Amino acid sequence: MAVEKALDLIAERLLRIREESGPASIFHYRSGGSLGLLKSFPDRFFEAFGPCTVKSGDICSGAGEQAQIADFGRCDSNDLFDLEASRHIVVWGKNPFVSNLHLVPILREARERGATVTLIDPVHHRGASLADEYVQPRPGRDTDLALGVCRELVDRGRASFDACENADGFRELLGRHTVAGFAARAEVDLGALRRLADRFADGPTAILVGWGMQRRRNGGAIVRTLDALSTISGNLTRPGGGCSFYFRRRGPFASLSTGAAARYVREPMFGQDVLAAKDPPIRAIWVTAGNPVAMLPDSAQVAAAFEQAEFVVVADPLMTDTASYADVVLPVPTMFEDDDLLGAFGHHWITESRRVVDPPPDVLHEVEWFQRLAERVGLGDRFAGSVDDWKRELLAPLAAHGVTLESLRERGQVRPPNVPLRTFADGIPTRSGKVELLDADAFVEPAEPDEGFPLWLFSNSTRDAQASVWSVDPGEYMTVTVHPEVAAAAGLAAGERARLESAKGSMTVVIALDAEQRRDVVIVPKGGHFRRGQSANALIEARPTDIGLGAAFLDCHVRLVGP
Ligand SMILES: Nc1nc2c(c(=O)[nH]1)N[C@H]1C(S)=C(S)[C@@H](COP(=O)(O)OP(=O)(O)OC[C@H]3O[C@@H](n4cnc5c(=O)[nH]c(N)nc54)[C@H](O)[C@@H]3O)O[C@H]1N2
Ligand SMILES: Nc1nc2c(c(=O)[nH]1)N[C@H]1C(S)=C(S)[C@@H](COP(=O)(O)OP(=O)(O)OC[C@H]3O[C@@H](n4cnc5c(=O)[nH]c(N)nc54)[C@H](O)[C@@H]3O)O[C@H]1N2
Ligand SMILES: [Mo]
Repeated sequence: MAVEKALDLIAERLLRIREESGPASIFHYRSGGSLGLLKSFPDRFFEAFGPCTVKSGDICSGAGEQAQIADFGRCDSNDLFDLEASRHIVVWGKNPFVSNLHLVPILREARERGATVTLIDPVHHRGASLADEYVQPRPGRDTDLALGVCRELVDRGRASFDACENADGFRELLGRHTVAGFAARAEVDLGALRRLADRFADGPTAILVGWGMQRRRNGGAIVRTLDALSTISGNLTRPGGGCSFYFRRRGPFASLSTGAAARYVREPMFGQDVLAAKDPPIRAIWVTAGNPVAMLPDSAQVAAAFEQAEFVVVADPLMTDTASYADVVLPVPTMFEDDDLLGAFGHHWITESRRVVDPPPDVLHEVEWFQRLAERVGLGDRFAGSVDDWKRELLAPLAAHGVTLESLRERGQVRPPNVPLRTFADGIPTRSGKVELLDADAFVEPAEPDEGFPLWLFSNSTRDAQASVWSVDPGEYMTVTVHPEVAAAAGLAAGERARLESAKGSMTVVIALDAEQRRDVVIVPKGGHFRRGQSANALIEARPTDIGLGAAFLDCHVRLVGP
């Protein structure tokens, strides 16, 4: 009954808004959720119903992907097992125990057979225990570290520009500082920089590129300097080398939509763009598999965008910050109740997710919600079919390689046979067939702290949550971790309350101490709850990355003061 009523109301409102203001006045915002492929079923609906307004850019991996597409023509990763051939593995800005668990056994095995592991991260975490050497640079200064290593290799005569375009533009960047100058800018010992150069010269050396550092204003430039280091040191295409950032998890599947849109809202500028939209304004917002109020920068402005919309639908298994702004919340299955296909975040295998428990009554699969809605708005026949039928449609490109729904189900997981072990085994897919090195003109300098806000705010993944999902209630206030000297300078001790302030806002927090951290960082959990005053994004300004329309979440500067 509730289901029918909700769908009648939604159909009536969407039809009316489309009739009065056109489909561009309806904004469908979809994020990842469980990353199931059928989460894109709603895209197909809003394309057929409109096309409506959708997001552009990608606050998760946009800058890094665009960087590698610019350099290599494609963004994908070498197979994890290619690391068995590595002499050195550089884990550049990743937290294996929290967000890259699949790497832990691989890094351990690598060290057992004598390969070295280096971790480069301004934040000290348990990943350092997996590494032979831990380097703790100034935030966002990986460009200087990478350029310093490149220059050291050039000075030693151990670099080659044969496989590159734009060698001159890149050499101009290398000429801006001496090796010692680059090390000083990165706040890394010259000795540590040279040892890194030794490893790149001694390869095969693989770079595993983390995602945190590309969520900066110079995020694209950072990844491009790493790409250049891998390339000119001769490691990019050799077995055991590579510069791996993203696994094309949707790559093997068919797409359920063409990507047609009436217009775009830039994801990192969600609040601003929705509020500014005119001719027509955004009148309705539909959210699928995301919690933008908690997870996008400048949460207050995102919340204001929802407040001004006259009709909001949120499809989510949980009553999130965003769902609290909805006129209608459509309950969908949790991961344990879901039925879908999955690509992976950190390797090339694909799998099927099957329900382990049935969802409660009135909790409908996304496919079913949209089929019933489609019937009500005159699109029924284009969305008919069982969940398995739609899975078959998604798997169609793999049929030629012998992968069917039945074989996937039987085997549990499959590595699509058309994905190579090494991404560039068949050459570099740029127009020139060479790597396009970063040009001095496209280089973006790292951000500097704002006047009066000397500390970098890191909002990193934690073991307790997937973004805002399963956030364990951290108590009344969010905990911030700082070096003891940072707390002492503000007259604060462990367990005490303090104010965490940025140019954007402030919140009450509780102090935790960690003497392994730099003296210019504050670490808080990624995710959390905006309405409870526990979301980093309340403090973070909405600013795009240099390329790829990512969000510069981590170029947020703060100060800590007494309560
Ligand atoms: N448990 C858990 N797992 C997750 C997630 C989660 O929220 N919780 N999120 C999932 C999602 S959506 C994604 S996209 C991935 C994210 O994957 P990652 O972004 O790789 O995840 P993080 O653990 O946040 O690790 C980022 C690391 O980058 C470091 N870093 C930040 N700035 C810099 C810098 O300037 N230089 C260098 N060298 N390092 C820097 C941070 O200190 C941190 O240790 O993880 C996924 N897995
Ligand atoms: N400060 C700061 N902010 C960040 C980041 C950071 O590092 N720091 N990281 C950014 C990154 S990498 C990402 S990817 C984003 C993540 O941003 P979001 O994707 O918005 O974050 P989640 O909290 O994972 O929200 C996903 C929602 O989808 C719901 N969901 C799960 N399964 C399904 C389903 O089958 N169907 C539907 N309809 N809903 C479902 C979940 O209950 C949850 O509410 O956050 C970004 N925000
Ligand atoms: Mo993400």
